[in-house]
Amino acid sequence: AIHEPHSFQLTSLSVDAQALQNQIDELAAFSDSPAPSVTRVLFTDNDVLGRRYVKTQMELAGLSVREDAVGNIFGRWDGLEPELAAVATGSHVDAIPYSGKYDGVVGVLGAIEAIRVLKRSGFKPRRPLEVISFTSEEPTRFGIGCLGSRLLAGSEDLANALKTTTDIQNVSFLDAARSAGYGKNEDNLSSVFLKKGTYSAFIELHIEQGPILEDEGISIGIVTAIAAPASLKVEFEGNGGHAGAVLMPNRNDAGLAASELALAVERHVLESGSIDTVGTVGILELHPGAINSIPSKSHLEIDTRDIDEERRNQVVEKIHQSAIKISETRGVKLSDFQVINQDPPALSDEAVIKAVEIATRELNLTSKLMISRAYHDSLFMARLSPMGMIFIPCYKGYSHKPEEFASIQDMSNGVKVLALTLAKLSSQ
Ligand code: HGY
Ligand code: MN
Ligand code: MN
Ligand code: MN
Repeated sequence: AIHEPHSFQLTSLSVDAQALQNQIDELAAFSDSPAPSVTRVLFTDNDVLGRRYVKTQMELAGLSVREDAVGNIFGRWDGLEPELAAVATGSHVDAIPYSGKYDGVVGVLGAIEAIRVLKRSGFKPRRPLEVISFTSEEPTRFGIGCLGSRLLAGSEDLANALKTTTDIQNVSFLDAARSAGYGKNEDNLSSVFLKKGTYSAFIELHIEQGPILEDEGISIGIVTAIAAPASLKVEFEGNGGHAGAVLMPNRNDAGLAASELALAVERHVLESGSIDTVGTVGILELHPGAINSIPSKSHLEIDTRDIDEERRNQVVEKIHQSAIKISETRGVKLSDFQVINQDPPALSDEAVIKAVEIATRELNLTSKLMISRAYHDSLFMARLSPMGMIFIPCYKGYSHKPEEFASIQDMSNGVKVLALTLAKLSSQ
Protein backbone atom coordinates (compact mmCIF):
# COMPACT_ATOMS: atom_id res chain seq x y z
CA ALA A 1 0.00 0.00 0.00
CA ILE A 2 1.10 3.57 -0.57
CA HIS A 3 2.44 5.19 2.60
CA GLU A 4 -0.14 7.89 3.35
CA PRO A 5 1.46 10.81 5.23
CA HIS A 6 -1.11 10.60 8.00
CA SER A 7 0.38 7.22 8.92
CA PHE A 8 3.67 9.01 8.77
CA GLN A 9 5.35 9.31 12.18
CA LEU A 10 5.93 13.05 12.73
CA THR A 11 8.44 12.29 15.47
CA SER A 12 10.60 10.62 12.85
CA LEU A 13 11.18 14.01 11.14
CA SER A 14 14.69 14.58 12.38
CA VAL A 15 16.69 17.35 10.70
CA ASP A 16 20.47 17.28 10.94
CA ALA A 17 20.52 21.07 11.30
CA GLN A 18 24.20 21.23 12.26
CA ALA A 19 25.15 19.36 9.09
CA LEU A 20 23.01 21.81 7.12
CA GLN A 21 24.73 24.78 8.77
CA ASN A 22 28.14 23.23 8.01
CA GLN A 23 27.15 22.79 4.36
CA ILE A 24 25.97 26.40 4.16
CA ASP A 25 29.31 27.54 5.59
CA GLU A 26 31.29 25.30 3.22
CA LEU A 27 29.35 26.54 0.19
CA ALA A 28 29.83 30.17 1.31
CA ALA A 29 33.59 29.68 1.01
CA PHE A 30 33.25 29.53 -2.80
CA SER A 31 33.12 33.30 -3.12
CA ASP A 32 34.84 36.12 -5.02
CA SER A 33 34.57 38.41 -2.00
CA PRO A 34 35.92 38.04 1.53
CA ALA A 35 33.82 36.43 4.30
CA PRO A 36 31.29 37.15 5.72
CA SER A 37 30.18 38.42 2.30
CA VAL A 38 29.46 36.04 -0.59
CA THR A 39 29.83 36.82 -4.29
CA ARG A 40 29.09 33.92 -6.63
CA VAL A 41 28.18 35.04 -10.13
CA LEU A 42 26.96 32.82 -12.96
CA PHE A 43 29.62 30.56 -14.56
CA THR A 44 32.56 32.07 -12.64
CA ASP A 45 35.09 29.62 -11.16
CA ASN A 46 33.43 29.93 -7.74
CA ASP A 47 30.01 29.34 -9.28
CA VAL A 48 31.38 26.15 -10.88
CA LEU A 49 32.81 25.07 -7.50
CA GLY A 50 29.45 25.85 -5.87
CA ARG A 51 27.65 23.78 -8.50
CA ARG A 52 29.99 20.85 -7.91
CA TYR A 53 29.35 21.15 -4.17
CA VAL A 54 25.57 21.03 -4.69
CA LYS A 55 25.84 18.02 -7.04
CA THR A 56 27.97 16.18 -4.47
CA GLN A 57 25.39 16.85 -1.75
CA MET A 58 22.63 15.60 -4.07
CA GLU A 59 24.58 12.42 -4.80
CA LEU A 60 25.37 11.87 -1.10
CA ALA A 61 21.62 12.11 -0.45
CA GLY A 62 21.05 9.32 -3.00
CA LEU A 63 19.56 11.55 -5.70
CA SER A 64 20.29 10.91 -9.36
CA VAL A 65 21.69 14.11 -10.85
CA ARG A 66 21.28 15.63 -14.30
CA GLU A 67 22.00 19.09 -15.70
CA ASP A 68 20.48 20.88 -18.69
CA ALA A 69 22.16 23.04 -21.35
CA VAL A 70 22.20 26.19 -19.19
CA GLY A 71 23.21 24.46 -15.96
CA ASN A 72 19.92 23.95 -14.15
CA ILE A 73 20.77 21.03 -11.83
CA PHE A 74 18.13 18.35 -11.05
CA GLY A 75 18.44 15.75 -8.26
CA ARG A 76 15.74 13.06 -8.52
CA TRP A 77 14.40 10.46 -6.06
CA ASP A 78 12.24 8.03 -8.04
CA GLY A 79 8.97 7.21 -6.30
CA LEU A 80 7.00 3.98 -6.13
CA GLU A 81 5.31 5.12 -9.36
CA PRO A 82 8.21 6.74 -11.23
CA GLU A 83 6.20 7.52 -14.35
CA LEU A 84 3.99 10.00 -12.42
CA ALA A 85 4.75 13.74 -12.59
CA ALA A 86 7.26 14.58 -9.89
CA VAL A 87 6.87 17.02 -7.03
CA ALA A 88 9.74 19.50 -7.34
CA THR A 89 11.41 21.83 -4.87
CA GLY A 90 14.48 24.04 -5.12
CA SER A 91 16.02 27.47 -5.32
CA HIS A 92 19.36 29.03 -6.35
CA VAL A 93 22.96 29.19 -5.13
CA ASP A 94 24.25 32.13 -7.18
CA ALA A 95 24.83 35.25 -5.11
CA ILE A 96 25.01 38.92 -6.05
CA PRO A 97 28.20 40.83 -5.14
CA TYR A 98 28.83 41.31 -1.41
CA SER A 99 25.66 39.49 -0.36
CA GLY A 100 24.92 36.84 2.25
CA LYS A 101 25.13 33.06 2.46
CA TYR A 102 21.45 32.13 3.00
CA ASP A 103 19.53 33.71 0.07
CA GLY A 104 18.61 30.79 -2.20
CA VAL A 105 21.05 28.40 -0.52
CA VAL A 106 18.56 27.51 2.23
CA GLY A 107 16.15 26.35 -0.47
CA VAL A 108 18.73 24.15 -2.20
CA LEU A 109 20.77 22.61 0.65
CA GLY A 110 17.66 22.68 2.87
CA ALA A 111 15.70 20.81 0.17
CA ILE A 112 18.43 18.15 -0.01
CA GLU A 113 18.28 17.88 3.80
CA ALA A 114 14.46 17.53 3.53
CA ILE A 115 15.03 14.54 1.24
CA ARG A 116 17.44 13.07 3.82
CA VAL A 117 14.84 13.65 6.56
CA LEU A 118 12.25 11.70 4.57
CA LYS A 119 14.71 8.90 3.75
CA ARG A 120 15.80 8.65 7.41
CA SER A 121 12.13 8.34 8.44
CA GLY A 122 11.52 5.42 6.10
CA PHE A 123 9.07 7.39 3.94
CA LYS A 124 8.63 6.19 0.35
CA PRO A 125 7.20 8.77 -2.05
CA ARG A 126 4.53 7.65 -4.53
CA ARG A 127 5.51 10.36 -7.01
CA PRO A 128 9.17 11.08 -7.74
CA LEU A 129 10.67 14.00 -5.82
CA GLU A 130 13.06 16.39 -7.56
CA VAL A 131 15.39 19.02 -6.06
CA ILE A 132 16.35 21.79 -8.51
CA SER A 133 19.22 24.25 -8.24
CA PHE A 134 18.33 26.93 -10.81
CA THR A 135 20.92 28.65 -12.95
CA SER A 136 21.35 32.40 -12.39
CA GLU A 137 18.34 33.45 -10.34
CA GLU A 138 20.18 36.73 -9.80
CA PRO A 139 20.32 39.27 -12.69
CA THR A 140 24.02 39.95 -12.12
CA ARG A 141 25.95 38.71 -15.15
CA PHE A 142 23.47 38.87 -18.04
CA GLY A 143 21.10 41.46 -16.65
CA ILE A 144 18.03 39.27 -16.28
CA GLY A 145 16.83 37.51 -13.15
CA CYS A 146 15.57 33.91 -13.02
CA LEU A 147 17.37 33.07 -16.27
CA GLY A 148 17.25 29.29 -15.65
CA SER A 149 13.64 29.10 -14.47
CA ARG A 150 12.44 31.47 -17.24
CA LEU A 151 13.89 29.03 -19.79
CA LEU A 152 12.41 25.99 -18.02
CA ALA A 153 9.06 27.78 -18.18
CA GLY A 154 9.51 28.13 -21.97
CA SER A 155 10.56 31.74 -22.61
CA GLU A 156 11.18 31.92 -26.39
CA ASP A 157 12.17 35.60 -26.05
CA LEU A 158 14.91 34.76 -23.60
CA ALA A 159 16.15 31.75 -25.61
CA ASN A 160 16.52 34.11 -28.60
CA ALA A 161 17.98 37.01 -26.63
CA LEU A 162 20.67 34.77 -25.14
CA LYS A 163 22.05 34.12 -28.64
CA THR A 164 23.37 37.69 -28.69
CA THR A 165 23.54 38.72 -25.03
CA THR A 166 27.02 39.48 -23.74
CA ASP A 167 28.25 40.37 -20.26
CA ILE A 168 30.15 43.49 -19.29
CA GLN A 169 33.40 41.94 -20.59
CA ASN A 170 31.67 41.23 -23.90
CA VAL A 171 31.62 37.46 -23.23
CA SER A 172 28.56 35.87 -24.85
CA PHE A 173 26.17 33.79 -22.75
CA LEU A 174 26.98 30.64 -24.72
CA ASP A 175 30.75 31.15 -24.37
CA ALA A 176 30.32 31.70 -20.63
CA ALA A 177 28.13 28.58 -20.40
CA ARG A 178 30.69 26.54 -22.37
CA SER A 179 33.52 27.75 -20.13
CA ALA A 180 31.59 26.20 -17.24
CA GLY A 181 31.04 22.95 -19.16
CA TYR A 182 27.46 23.55 -20.37
CA GLY A 183 25.77 24.09 -23.72
CA LYS A 184 28.46 22.22 -25.65
CA ASN A 185 26.36 21.20 -28.61
CA GLU A 186 23.41 23.53 -28.19
CA ASP A 187 22.88 26.72 -30.01
CA ASN A 188 19.18 27.04 -29.45
CA LEU A 189 18.21 26.85 -25.84
CA SER A 190 14.67 25.63 -26.34
CA SER A 191 16.02 22.19 -25.35
CA VAL A 192 15.80 23.55 -21.80
CA PHE A 193 12.03 24.16 -21.97
CA LEU A 194 10.03 21.75 -19.79
CA LYS A 195 6.67 20.38 -20.90
CA LYS A 196 3.67 21.51 -18.88
CA GLY A 197 2.73 18.72 -16.49
CA THR A 198 6.37 17.81 -15.85
CA TYR A 199 5.70 18.57 -12.20
CA SER A 200 2.52 18.10 -10.18
CA ALA A 201 3.66 20.88 -7.84
CA PHE A 202 6.67 23.10 -7.19
CA ILE A 203 7.51 24.45 -3.73
CA GLU A 204 10.42 26.67 -2.67
CA LEU A 205 11.91 27.18 0.79
CA HIS A 206 13.49 30.65 1.17
CA ILE A 207 14.42 33.21 3.81
CA GLU A 208 11.78 35.96 3.97
CA GLN A 209 14.19 38.76 3.02
CA GLY A 210 11.93 41.04 5.07
CA PRO A 211 11.33 41.70 8.81
CA ILE A 212 7.70 40.59 9.29
CA LEU A 213 8.14 37.02 10.59
CA GLU A 214 10.90 38.01 13.01
CA ASP A 215 8.99 41.13 14.19
CA GLU A 216 5.82 39.12 14.83
CA GLY A 217 7.61 36.07 16.25
CA ILE A 218 6.11 33.75 13.65
CA SER A 219 8.02 30.65 12.55
CA ILE A 220 6.78 30.09 9.00
CA GLY A 221 5.58 32.36 6.19
CA ILE A 222 3.20 30.85 3.63
CA VAL A 223 3.46 32.86 0.43
CA THR A 224 0.18 33.65 -1.35
CA ALA A 225 1.65 35.74 -4.21
CA ILE A 226 4.98 36.96 -5.60
CA ALA A 227 5.23 40.65 -6.57
CA ALA A 228 5.58 41.65 -10.24
CA PRO A 229 9.19 42.69 -11.09
CA ALA A 230 10.36 44.92 -13.95
CA SER A 231 13.86 46.09 -14.85
CA LEU A 232 14.95 48.85 -17.22
CA LYS A 233 18.28 49.85 -18.79
CA VAL A 234 18.74 53.54 -19.67
CA GLU A 235 21.64 55.48 -21.27
CA PHE A 236 22.13 59.21 -21.81
CA GLU A 237 24.83 60.80 -24.00
CA GLY A 238 26.13 64.39 -23.87
CA ASN A 239 29.18 66.26 -25.19
CA GLY A 240 31.24 65.81 -22.03
CA GLY A 241 34.30 68.04 -21.87
CA HIS A 242 36.65 69.79 -19.48
CA ALA A 243 35.24 70.32 -15.97
CA GLY A 244 37.01 73.66 -15.70
CA ALA A 245 36.80 75.14 -19.17
CA VAL A 246 33.18 74.40 -20.17
CA LEU A 247 30.87 76.98 -18.55
CA MET A 248 27.59 75.78 -17.09
CA PRO A 249 25.27 77.21 -19.81
CA ASN A 250 27.25 75.30 -22.44
CA ARG A 251 26.93 71.88 -20.81
CA ASN A 252 24.71 68.88 -21.46
CA ASP A 253 25.79 66.73 -18.56
CA ALA A 254 24.78 63.04 -19.01
CA GLY A 255 25.53 62.40 -15.33
CA LEU A 256 23.04 65.00 -14.12
CA ALA A 257 20.44 63.60 -16.52
CA ALA A 258 20.88 60.17 -14.91
CA SER A 259 20.72 61.67 -11.43
CA GLU A 260 17.51 63.53 -12.28
CA LEU A 261 15.97 60.31 -13.66
CA ALA A 262 16.94 58.41 -10.50
CA LEU A 263 15.06 60.98 -8.41
CA ALA A 264 12.15 60.80 -10.88
CA VAL A 265 11.98 57.02 -10.27
CA GLU A 266 11.61 57.71 -6.54
CA ARG A 267 8.94 60.36 -7.19
CA HIS A 268 6.85 58.19 -9.54
CA VAL A 269 6.98 55.28 -7.09
CA LEU A 270 5.97 57.44 -4.12
CA GLU A 271 3.14 58.96 -6.18
CA SER A 272 1.68 55.52 -6.98
CA GLY A 273 -0.63 55.69 -3.98
CA SER A 274 0.50 52.37 -2.56
CA ILE A 275 3.23 51.28 -0.14
CA ASP A 276 3.53 48.12 -2.28
CA THR A 277 5.20 50.03 -5.13
CA VAL A 278 8.99 50.07 -4.95
CA GLY A 279 11.73 51.41 -7.21
CA THR A 280 15.52 51.20 -7.02
CA VAL A 281 18.43 52.50 -9.10
CA GLY A 282 21.03 49.91 -8.12
CA ILE A 283 23.43 50.63 -10.98
CA LEU A 284 24.48 54.16 -12.05
CA GLU A 285 27.70 54.43 -14.07
CA LEU A 286 29.31 57.63 -15.41
CA HIS A 287 31.70 57.72 -18.34
CA PRO A 288 34.62 58.48 -18.46
CA GLY A 289 34.46 58.54 -14.64
CA ALA A 290 37.10 61.19 -14.00
CA ILE A 291 36.52 63.96 -11.45
CA ASN A 292 37.48 66.68 -13.90
CA SER A 293 35.60 65.41 -16.93
CA ILE A 294 31.93 66.20 -17.54
CA PRO A 295 30.15 62.82 -17.93
CA SER A 296 29.59 62.27 -21.64
CA LYS A 297 27.70 59.01 -21.01
CA SER A 298 25.63 57.61 -18.16
CA HIS A 299 24.16 54.15 -17.71
CA LEU A 300 21.49 53.34 -15.13
CA GLU A 301 19.58 50.15 -14.37
CA ILE A 302 16.21 50.50 -12.66
CA ASP A 303 14.31 47.85 -10.71
CA THR A 304 10.64 48.55 -9.98
CA ARG A 305 8.04 46.19 -8.55
CA ASP A 306 4.53 46.07 -7.20
CA ILE A 307 2.06 43.43 -6.18
CA ASP A 308 -0.35 45.18 -8.60
CA GLU A 309 0.85 44.73 -12.18
CA GLU A 310 -1.14 47.65 -13.68
CA ARG A 311 0.21 50.10 -11.07
CA ARG A 312 3.74 48.84 -11.74
CA ASN A 313 3.26 49.31 -15.51
CA GLN A 314 2.13 52.91 -14.95
CA VAL A 315 5.37 53.60 -13.08
CA VAL A 316 7.38 52.10 -15.98
CA GLU A 317 5.52 54.35 -18.42
CA LYS A 318 6.09 57.47 -16.27
CA ILE A 319 9.81 56.65 -16.01
CA HIS A 320 9.96 56.45 -19.79
CA GLN A 321 8.20 59.84 -20.13
CA SER A 322 10.59 61.40 -17.62
CA ALA A 323 13.62 60.03 -19.45
CA ILE A 324 12.41 61.66 -22.67
CA LYS A 325 11.60 64.97 -20.96
CA ILE A 326 14.97 65.08 -19.16
CA SER A 327 16.81 64.40 -22.44
CA GLU A 328 14.97 67.32 -24.07
CA THR A 329 15.39 69.86 -21.26
CA ARG A 330 19.05 68.99 -20.76
CA GLY A 331 19.91 68.63 -24.42
CA VAL A 332 21.31 65.11 -23.94
CA LYS A 333 20.56 62.12 -26.15
CA LEU A 334 18.45 59.30 -24.70
CA SER A 335 20.66 56.75 -26.42
CA ASP A 336 19.05 53.68 -24.88
CA PHE A 337 15.82 52.89 -23.06
CA GLN A 338 15.15 49.14 -22.72
CA VAL A 339 12.58 47.29 -20.68
CA ILE A 340 14.58 44.14 -19.87
CA ASN A 341 11.67 42.37 -18.19
CA GLN A 342 8.18 43.37 -17.14
CA ASP A 343 6.69 40.23 -15.54
CA PRO A 344 3.23 39.62 -14.11
CA PRO A 345 2.92 38.59 -10.44
CA ALA A 346 2.36 34.90 -9.64
CA LEU A 347 -0.28 33.47 -7.33
CA SER A 348 0.45 30.43 -5.17
CA ASP A 349 -1.81 27.43 -5.69
CA GLU A 350 -4.58 26.98 -3.09
CA ALA A 351 -3.92 23.25 -2.64
CA VAL A 352 -0.21 23.82 -2.10
CA ILE A 353 -0.93 26.60 0.41
CA LYS A 354 -3.28 24.17 2.21
CA ALA A 355 -0.63 21.42 2.30
CA VAL A 356 1.88 23.81 3.86
CA GLU A 357 -0.70 25.11 6.38
CA ILE A 358 -1.51 21.55 7.50
CA ALA A 359 2.18 20.69 7.75
CA THR A 360 2.86 23.74 9.96
CA ARG A 361 -0.11 22.80 12.17
CA GLU A 362 1.00 19.16 12.50
CA LEU A 363 4.43 20.45 13.50
CA ASN A 364 2.91 22.93 16.00
CA LEU A 365 4.57 25.86 14.26
CA THR A 366 3.01 29.32 13.98
CA SER A 367 2.51 30.53 10.42
CA LYS A 368 1.25 33.52 8.49
CA LEU A 369 0.00 34.04 4.93
CA MET A 370 2.04 36.75 3.20
CA ILE A 371 3.18 38.10 -0.16
CA SER A 372 6.76 37.88 -1.37
CA ARG A 373 8.16 41.26 -2.37
CA ALA A 374 11.34 39.58 -3.61
CA TYR A 375 11.02 37.57 -6.78
CA HIS A 376 12.10 33.91 -6.91
CA ASP A 377 12.34 31.05 -9.38
CA SER A 378 8.86 30.15 -8.13
CA LEU A 379 7.59 33.18 -10.10
CA PHE A 380 8.33 31.23 -13.31
CA MET A 381 7.80 27.70 -12.04
CA ALA A 382 4.21 28.84 -11.39
CA ARG A 383 3.84 28.87 -15.21
CA LEU A 384 4.66 25.13 -15.29
CA SER A 385 2.79 23.77 -12.26
CA PRO A 386 0.93 24.66 -9.05
CA MET A 387 3.40 26.65 -6.92
CA GLY A 388 3.95 27.46 -3.26
CA MET A 389 6.67 29.03 -1.11
CA ILE A 390 7.74 28.51 2.51
CA PHE A 391 9.44 31.45 4.23
CA ILE A 392 11.56 31.35 7.37
CA PRO A 393 12.51 34.44 9.38
CA CYS A 394 15.86 36.12 8.80
CA TYR A 395 17.70 38.55 11.08
CA LYS A 396 16.08 42.01 10.86
CA GLY A 397 14.91 41.01 7.38
CA TYR A 398 18.42 41.64 6.10
CA SER A 399 19.28 40.20 2.67
CA HIS A 400 21.52 40.99 -0.29
CA LYS A 401 24.11 42.06 2.27
CA PRO A 402 26.70 40.17 4.38
CA GLU A 403 24.70 40.56 7.62
CA GLU A 404 22.05 38.18 6.20
CA PHE A 405 21.40 35.47 8.80
CA ALA A 406 18.93 32.64 9.53
CA SER A 407 19.08 30.65 12.78
CA ILE A 408 19.61 26.88 12.87
CA GLN A 409 16.23 26.58 14.61
CA ASP A 410 14.40 28.53 11.90
CA MET A 411 16.14 26.58 9.14
CA SER A 412 15.28 23.32 10.89
CA ASN A 413 11.61 24.39 11.10
CA GLY A 414 11.60 25.29 7.42
CA VAL A 415 13.18 21.98 6.40
CA LYS A 416 10.63 20.01 8.47
CA VAL A 417 7.69 21.89 6.94
CA LEU A 418 9.16 21.33 3.47
CA ALA A 419 9.74 17.62 4.15
CA LEU A 420 6.20 17.07 5.43
CA THR A 421 4.70 19.11 2.57
CA LEU A 422 6.70 17.08 0.03
CA ALA A 423 5.49 13.89 1.73
CA LYS A 424 1.88 15.02 1.38
CA LEU A 425 2.14 16.30 -2.18
CA SER A 426 4.06 13.24 -3.40
CA SER A 427 1.54 10.82 -1.89
CA GLN A 428 -1.41 12.33 -3.78
O1 HGY B 1 15.79 40.55 -6.44
C1 HGY B 1 15.14 39.64 -5.98
O2 HGY B 1 14.00 39.82 -5.63
C2 HGY B 1 15.73 38.26 -5.83
O3 HGY B 1 16.26 38.16 -4.54
N1 HGY B 1 16.76 38.02 -6.81
MN1 MN C 1 3.35 -0.04 2.55
MN1 MN D 1 18.50 37.34 -4.10
MN1 MN E 1 16.74 34.34 -3.64
